[in-house]
Amino acid sequence: MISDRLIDFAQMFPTGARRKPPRHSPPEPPPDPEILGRMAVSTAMAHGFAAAGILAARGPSSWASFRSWLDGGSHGGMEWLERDSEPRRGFSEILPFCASILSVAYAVPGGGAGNIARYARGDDYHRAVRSRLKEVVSSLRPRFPSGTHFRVAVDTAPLLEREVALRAGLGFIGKNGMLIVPGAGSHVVLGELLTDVPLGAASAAPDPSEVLRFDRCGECRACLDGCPTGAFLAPPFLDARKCLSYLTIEKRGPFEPWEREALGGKLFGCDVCQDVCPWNPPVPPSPGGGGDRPFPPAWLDPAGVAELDAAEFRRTFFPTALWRATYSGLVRNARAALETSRRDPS
Ligand code: B12
Ligand code: SF4
Ligand code: SF4
Repeated sequence: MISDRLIDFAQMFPTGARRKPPRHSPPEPPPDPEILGRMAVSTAMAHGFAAAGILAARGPSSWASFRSWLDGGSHGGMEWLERDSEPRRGFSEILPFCASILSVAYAVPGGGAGNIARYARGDDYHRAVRSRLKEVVSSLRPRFPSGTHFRVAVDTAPLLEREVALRAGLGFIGKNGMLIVPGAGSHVVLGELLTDVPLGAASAAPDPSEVLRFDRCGECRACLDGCPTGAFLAPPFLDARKCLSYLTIEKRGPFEPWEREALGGKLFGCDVCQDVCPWNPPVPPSPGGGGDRPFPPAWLDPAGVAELDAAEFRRTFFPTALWRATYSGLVRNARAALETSRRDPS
């Protein structure tokens, strides 16, 4: 049994890439995978997640569409996506013998207009989700077979996280590409707990034609029409090079003139294609993650940001989600916001 699985692992890398074989064997399969699966989901919900579900770690189903998105160059300067493209084909590179994934959605706190995207306000979401998932592991471990391995991921492993959430039954993918949780909306971030124990999961891979029919969107196209730069290709895919989220967070180096004009004063990220979506509740849920006065707040004064030096940037923004933009990136964004507001004070 074990040797079969080792052969499978080797076949995952037909290009001859030399990967180290796993240092451990999987645990004995549990007699009660359904019960363990239900326990994992209810434990996650008790730790404050807006939605949780299990999928059997087969797939993913949308790697080919991910690959053609890369081939079309839509990832712009995010070379790390290209680098990690092959590992996204499966799950065993993240956790050897991965058998199941608990997928979770966490409703980000805070709402209202600002120049900082909602997911970046308050505590860094990677930390908020990771610490909750670690608590979930501590609760589950005594109830799981001995020798079970777990691995937590929050945008920190080569995973197609939206597909994982979709197949785990957390919600649906809208035309804006967001995983939307009915009741909580799209202002949720995703995390995963991978395990080598098979858990009860009713996750047949969705039919691609169903995913892309957007039944739950119907005739609505508010996100597509509302995007300030027309960044959407065939929904749910977008050209990141035109997306203000990419430009303010991931792009390195100076802006092209059209990019600077397009920013509309944003300093970090963009929520337009979510804010117009009728699936988002008008009064957003705000479970913890920064208390009454979260930092970073919804709005930062661009003049103050533009004058920061590198040491102040570190002191102020490490470790928050804004750290990702880098010092020169955030200052560049603030200067662009100042320039356009001086010229067009409305
Ligand atoms: C690269 C990236 C970006 C890029 C590119 C975004 C994009 N839409 O491709 C940029 C920098 C622009 C970006 C922006 C944002 N991002 Co981002 N980003 C990612 C990251 C790291 C990879 C996404 C990726 O692979 N894109 C390539 C496209 C092709 O893949 P995809 O978006 O996952 O689309 C999938 C579905 O469409 C699905 N699909 C399509 N057809 C079919 C068919 C079948 C059968 C199935 C099953 C699935 C399926 O498959 C695609 C590939 O899996 C993920 C984390 C992760 N590891 O997944 C976060 C992630 C997608 N981002 C997230 C967030 C919060 C954002 C922003 C809202 C931040 C902001 N406010 O500024 C915006 C939203 C913009 C938007 N409308 O998508 C969240 C989304 C949560 C959610 N509810 O969906 C994620 C999941 C991070 C997280 N852990 O929470 N992001
Ligand atoms: S995040 Fe903003 S720029 Fe990017 S696709 Fe959505 S609306 Fe367009
Ligand atoms: S704005 Fe409309 S089309 Fe876009 S995701 Fe929401 S419901 Fe779907």
